[in-house]
Amino acid sequence: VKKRSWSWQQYLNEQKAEAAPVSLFTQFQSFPTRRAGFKVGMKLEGIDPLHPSMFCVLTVAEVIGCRLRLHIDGYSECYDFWVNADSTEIRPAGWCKEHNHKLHPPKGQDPSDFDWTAYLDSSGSQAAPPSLFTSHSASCEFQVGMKLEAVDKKNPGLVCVASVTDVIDGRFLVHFDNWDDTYDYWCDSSSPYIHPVGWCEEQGRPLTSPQGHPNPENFVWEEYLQETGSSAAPSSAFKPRPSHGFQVNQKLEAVDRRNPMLIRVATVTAVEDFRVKIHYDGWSQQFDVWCDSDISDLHPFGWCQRTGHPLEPPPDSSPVSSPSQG
Ligand code: MLY
Repeated sequence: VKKRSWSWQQYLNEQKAEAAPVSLFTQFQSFPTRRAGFKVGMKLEGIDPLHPSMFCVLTVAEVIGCRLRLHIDGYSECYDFWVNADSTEIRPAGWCKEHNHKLHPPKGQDPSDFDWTAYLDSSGSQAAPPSLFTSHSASCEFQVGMKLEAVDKKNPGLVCVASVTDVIDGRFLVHFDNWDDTYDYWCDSSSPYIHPVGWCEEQGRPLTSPQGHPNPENFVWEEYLQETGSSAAPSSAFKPRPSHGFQVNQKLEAVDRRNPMLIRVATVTAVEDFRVKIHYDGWSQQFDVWCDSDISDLHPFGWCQRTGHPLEPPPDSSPVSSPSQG
């Protein structure tokens, strides 16, 4: 069966719709400046999306355009995940050692004596050359140990006592005191989800105490900072960004949340200051998803074509020309 051609541009015309302007996208959502050089089998280090505090040993399992499917060595394929080749969350082999970060070795290996050279040798594989990684040099005032008030993104109604537990190239890890790392997230100083100590009180909003706090109803920052011997992140460190400019009905290319190897034609169907609601064209509204407007899974019109990635047209859309033509 001949594959029907489908034209994104013609679809926009037919739908009388507009593509979201490229200027609304962040640098890492927009068109990459170079081709991805990663090859299947190359090994690297990167952040486990389910445990954002952990760097793991990874293997490139699949490359499509400039997106990579990464496998966590020694673990089930069900934990594989997709990133863009210019992701901040991947680093060359040896990065952790050089930057004093703990590297989580392949399952079954002793973390204290994991050695890249020996591992590459014994697995007959190669490390991804450092030149393939995009450098993300930036700085921020946040330092490990500083306390802040942060939105729990998994329970967005809660603003909670939190700490900075890692800082890399201007991005930092927000951790919720006395909770496990599954609530952690990486952000930069422009994040709308973080606030200085005292923000909740000033706003007249409840602040969620650390888990197990002896007197959660009467949490006092001064006492807590003293007890924990820590300091508050200075308010000058917070540089909240303005809201995004996306508008309802604008069309874009979006990674399918349920099958992230696919990128679909999509429409913004609702907006909040820092989030957009994404509808996958031609699919039921039940699959619509809210996401932060700056996630690396949203791309402008033309991104797939430019990067050599297939784009899934709306399922029932009619072809440009009849299948017998051409
Ligand atoms: N219902 C959830 C709430 C967890 C909130 C964790 N935050 C504060 C990091 C639970 O009790 O598991």
